[in-house]
Amino acid sequence: DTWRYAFEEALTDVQGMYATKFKEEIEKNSDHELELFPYGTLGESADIMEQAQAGILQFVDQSPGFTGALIPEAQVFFVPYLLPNDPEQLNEFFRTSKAINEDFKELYAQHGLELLTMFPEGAVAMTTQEPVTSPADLDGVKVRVMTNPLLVETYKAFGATPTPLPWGEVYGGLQTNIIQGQENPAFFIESTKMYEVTDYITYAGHSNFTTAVMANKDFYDGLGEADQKVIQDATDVAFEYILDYQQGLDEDSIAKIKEAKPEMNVSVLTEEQRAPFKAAATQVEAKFIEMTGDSGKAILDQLKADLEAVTQ
Ligand code: 6CS
Repeated sequence: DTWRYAFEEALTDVQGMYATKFKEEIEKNSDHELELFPYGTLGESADIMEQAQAGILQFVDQSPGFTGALIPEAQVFFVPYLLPNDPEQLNEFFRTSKAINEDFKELYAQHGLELLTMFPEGAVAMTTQEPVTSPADLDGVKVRVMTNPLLVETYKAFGATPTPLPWGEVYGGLQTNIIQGQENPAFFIESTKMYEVTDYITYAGHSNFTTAVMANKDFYDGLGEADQKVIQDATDVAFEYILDYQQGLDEDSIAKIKEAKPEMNVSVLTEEQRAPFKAAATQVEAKFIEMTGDSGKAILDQLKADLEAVTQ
């Protein structure tokens, strides 16, 4: 039989590379086939999630940036400056985190989803029309964010005017000046040619793009042990593969952008410049707890404990 797996990016983007490796492993170790559906073939992120919940898709990759609407606790990844910038620490966190591998698994299960893995996709950069060195530079700037209430709070706290939009409206929105900025990892800014419609790339170090892969839970629970093991093993192999694949990807992507558009400005904010953005984190964290209550607080505390274990 054929299983169906949809994701939010192109086949050659990070989610597509993960899915391709996952497919390879499944097909090598079982009689099942996997059909991949890249971004655009079945709709937006919200559409593929609906299809996965309905069992039309067996697998889906949807980022917490969109899942926050369904599982409010998943917004925790948008508390700024929570995740470490160091790739080794970050990878180890995703590998070992109890919050991710146990607590979130339970929360996703409540929505009919078997959470298979979460992994990072790269340091998030803002792309804008004008330079950004402080929150004052974001005053009056409409910055597109994924459709997630906490990310709206983050950009409010950063001094901008946040505008939640599905991915499909971002390029056109920048072109027509409905929005003047957005945030994403470098590989995505490059592959989707967003550098064509913005002139400044700014790293404030505030987050790393996190994504999640899950299966329809009824489908998963209905499988035999052998098939479940094939899926778990494929998940683990693809996880290590995608971390490895991303070594140097940020730098390579920035180099490609510079080659395509030499006048593109790329800057990494200094510690001093980051300070006011970092100060905003406290207020965003408070909002997160206000939105999610005890359950959100518990996951945030667990996540912090998991982070401490890898950053010590
Ligand atoms: O900004 C977005 O909406 C998209 N960004 C990435 C890196 N992946 C998928 C998502 O839809």
